[in-house]
Amino acid sequence: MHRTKVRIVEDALDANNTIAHANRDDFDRAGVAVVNLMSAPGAGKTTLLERTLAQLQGTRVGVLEGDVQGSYDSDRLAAMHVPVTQLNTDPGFGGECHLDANMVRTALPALPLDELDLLVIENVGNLVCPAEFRVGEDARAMVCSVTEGEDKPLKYPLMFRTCDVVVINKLDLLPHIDFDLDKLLYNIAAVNPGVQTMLASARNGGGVSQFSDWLASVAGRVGALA
Ligand SMILES: Nc1nc2c(ncn2[C@@H]2O[C@H](COP(=O)(O)OP(=O)(O)O)[C@@H](O)[C@H]2O)c(=O)[nH]1
Ligand SMILES: [Mg+2]
Repeated sequence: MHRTKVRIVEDALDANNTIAHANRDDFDRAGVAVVNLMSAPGAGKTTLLERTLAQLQGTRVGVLEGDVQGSYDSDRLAAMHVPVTQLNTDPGFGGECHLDANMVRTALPALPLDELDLLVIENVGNLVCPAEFRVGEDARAMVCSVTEGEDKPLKYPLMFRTCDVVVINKLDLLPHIDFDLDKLLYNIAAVNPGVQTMLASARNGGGVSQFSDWLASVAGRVGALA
């Protein structure tokens, strides 16, 4: 039988990486650090950002808000008086479940990059595709909430493996659910040994300052190189 190997996925990712580098160059020129924030839908990205933005004094932050539809999250974050740009993946991009480098590139003209130290990109809620597409970020963070189960690092290893920090959120719910935090930490370490983990409750503010400090440190690191 004649077999032909089709490399569509690899080629698509190569093309994505080329555009991600172009984004990276633009971010570098503006001296802005970029964090790609990812999670399953509802893990608490926007709530964590609301809390964090209130604490990030001295760092000029902007948000690029990725959603399939609507501006629910960007409306919430605009109330924090930071520049927020909405990027919808439907219908123009066919309702994609992630942001890719080209989508981010289309949003760049709408972002006041020269006025920012840090751009946080809230990706579309999904534990698979967002991890596959670099968008030109300096660092990746993910939120994993305790209601998702301890097995998620084992089922979605790429997401956990490619992140620099994992924020374990909704700690306030621990007394009410059957969840083994040590098991989750063990599973995270199994797929990404040594990755930084943070325990938080975006609802009551616990542990949020650790994430704010991490964001400020990413901004400081990149700012020092600019
Ligand atoms: N109990 C609890 N609920 C939370 C926490 N963080 C977020 N939520 C709730 O979880 C839901 C989804 O949060 P959201 O920030 O929109 O998640 P996103 O889809 O990742 O941006 C909302 O109802 C939030 O109020 C938390 O730390 N504890
Ligand atoms: Mg959100």
